[in-house]
Amino acid sequence: MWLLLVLLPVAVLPARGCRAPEEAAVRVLSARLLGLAEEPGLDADPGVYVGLRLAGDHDLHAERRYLERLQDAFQGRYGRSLGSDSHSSHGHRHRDAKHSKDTRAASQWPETGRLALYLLGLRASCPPPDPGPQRFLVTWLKYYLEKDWAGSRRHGHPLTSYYQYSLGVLALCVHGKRVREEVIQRLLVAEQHRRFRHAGSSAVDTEAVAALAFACLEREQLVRSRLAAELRAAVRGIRARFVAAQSEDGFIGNVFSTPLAMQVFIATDKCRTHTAYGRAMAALLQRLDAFTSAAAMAQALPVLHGRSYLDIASMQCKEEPDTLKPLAIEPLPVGPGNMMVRLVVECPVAQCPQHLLYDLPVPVPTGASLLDLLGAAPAQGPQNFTFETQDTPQGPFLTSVLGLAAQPQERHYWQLLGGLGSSLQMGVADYRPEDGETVILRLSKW
Ligand code: B12
Repeated sequence: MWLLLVLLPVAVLPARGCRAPEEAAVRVLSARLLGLAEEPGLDADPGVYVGLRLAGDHDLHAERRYLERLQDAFQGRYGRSLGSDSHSSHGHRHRDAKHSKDTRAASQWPETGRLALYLLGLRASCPPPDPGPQRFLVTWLKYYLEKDWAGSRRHGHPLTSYYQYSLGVLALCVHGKRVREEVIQRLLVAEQHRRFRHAGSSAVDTEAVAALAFACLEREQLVRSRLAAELRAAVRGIRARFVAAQSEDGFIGNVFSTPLAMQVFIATDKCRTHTAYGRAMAALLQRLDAFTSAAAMAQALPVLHGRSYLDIASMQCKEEPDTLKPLAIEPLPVGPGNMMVRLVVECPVAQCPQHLLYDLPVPVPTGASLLDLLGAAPAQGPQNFTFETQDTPQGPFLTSVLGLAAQPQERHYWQLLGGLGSSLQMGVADYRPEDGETVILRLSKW
């Protein structure tokens, strides 16, 4: 009986391979992502473009417009050599604002992940062979990988994260670019020592992207045979851990890391043979409604079409169905009726004035989001409840509470937790607390 239950979801996968069987639901997700991509006011995000390109249906005109927006944002900044950047930032005293922003790139925090996703997106658009501007992008990305690593030598982790570092290695590989063996070794050693996990989250997302980078390097034969064997062993190990970690309901990590984990099975040609893949696909199809932010949708779409980021390396962009129409997302209903949620703010790090900063019940309409709740939180004593968010492709990211801004350089962030202390799996805009629940905002280190 137990065996039957385990095998049942696999049965819903048709013989045609690694794609999702429910085409209508998948098309709706594509259409929703396109709708979000066209929303005015949101910055273009390279991850969203990659998701649109790896889907089955397209609106080629809208995708071209989106790529132009990305090019506006990236080419100005990275479309010139590193040398010319530092030269101009020292050489000219009077610069316009945009130029000044562009030329600050070299001295700023590395943008490893965004630049990597942009390079992946660019290759997924099948550009005419014009190595000029792309060469600069590749040089910038190699520079960021080094800059990221300088942080690692000092703090024991890349300045951005292993997730972004892995994306960087992956993007260079998809472009067929060799990197110094040491750059790959750093990631391999981190993986072998299980350094990807950080407080408040599982390591699955990062392990998956690192495995994709390793699989790519091996497939594209960009490393010597001894290193290739080590990378192959690392990918095998990660895949085995994913199988072991798969929950009874089919997810690997959580619902949002499952698509990235599934890409590893596709990239290593194991999606047809491993039952874990079929179970994960069945589980994912049950929870497509959880994918509400553009970034999350863009991460889910490739696997629903049986594709991984490695497929970008061989994309031809021919005979793509130009049939997709954007779909707006209906806002979820709020109310009628009210509920009460307890809001707690904790500040357990050294910079805090005291540990418990806020603890009050907040009345809000039933179905309100955590963001609505923060907006409705009353003053405690003389102090008003204040908070700030920053827009990201995942939605609004909580950056500051009661005047205390989390310092990203110190790896501090405002963590969202349930009353029992478990980390929430959604951001402030998506999480909808229930009546009587407690939500904790805690300044944490990751
Ligand atoms: C690294 C990481 C973090 C780091 C980011 C800091 C840093 N310097 O890298 C830290 C630890 C701070 C973090 C925090 C959180 N994260 Co996080 N994070 C990731 C991870 C592993 C990689 C993100 C990344 O670098 N992408 C590449 C860059 C190029 O893309 P980007 O869009 O520019 O990335 C930035 C934003 O995404 C932002 N960010 C990171 N996480 C989250 C979560 C939310 C909800 C928002 C709005 C923004 C955001 O920080 C990134 C780096 O600047 C992803 C995994 C994934 N599958 O995407 C999870 C992921 C995005 N996080 C997730 C979650 C749930 C959270 C938290 C809500 C956890 C919590 N309970 O507190 C908090 C956010 C709370 C808040 N203050 O609003 C979920 C989002 C799920 C969803 N519903 O969409 C993911 C998908 C993990 C998962 N599998 O569940 N995260």
